[in-house]
Amino acid sequence: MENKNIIISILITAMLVGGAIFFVGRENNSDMNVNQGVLISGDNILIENGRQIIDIDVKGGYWPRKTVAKAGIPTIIRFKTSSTFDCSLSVRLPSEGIRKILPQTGSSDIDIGTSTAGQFFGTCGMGMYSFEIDFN
Ligand SMILES: [Cu+2]
Repeated sequence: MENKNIIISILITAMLVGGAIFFVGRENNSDMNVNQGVLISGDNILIENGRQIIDIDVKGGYWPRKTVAKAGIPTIIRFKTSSTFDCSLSVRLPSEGIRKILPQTGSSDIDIGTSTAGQFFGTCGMGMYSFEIDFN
């Protein structure tokens, strides 16, 4: 009985530490990109047949959280999920009046038309996770 309790508390501790490392790792990644002044411009952007495709990874939020993109060209935001089970699956683009439930694994395109200069925001359905695209 005593041993069983010890094993259970070790397992719970391992899960908590693992979860913390997962989240801290993600935080550091996005901070690093911002600190380097790169703002990830282009890393997640593909220009294809005159269209700008912006990749956003969806899992426990939206990554990268900030993208610098080009204004004035037809733009598609491509959301990529991979065993995503959190509320970031419910994505909202308030300025477009778009709300979409993404598949748990897959790729979903949302056409936002020709981008205009300025900041563009997206959030999860509850407004708890967000991302930003700066078009200029
Ligand atoms: Cu949420």
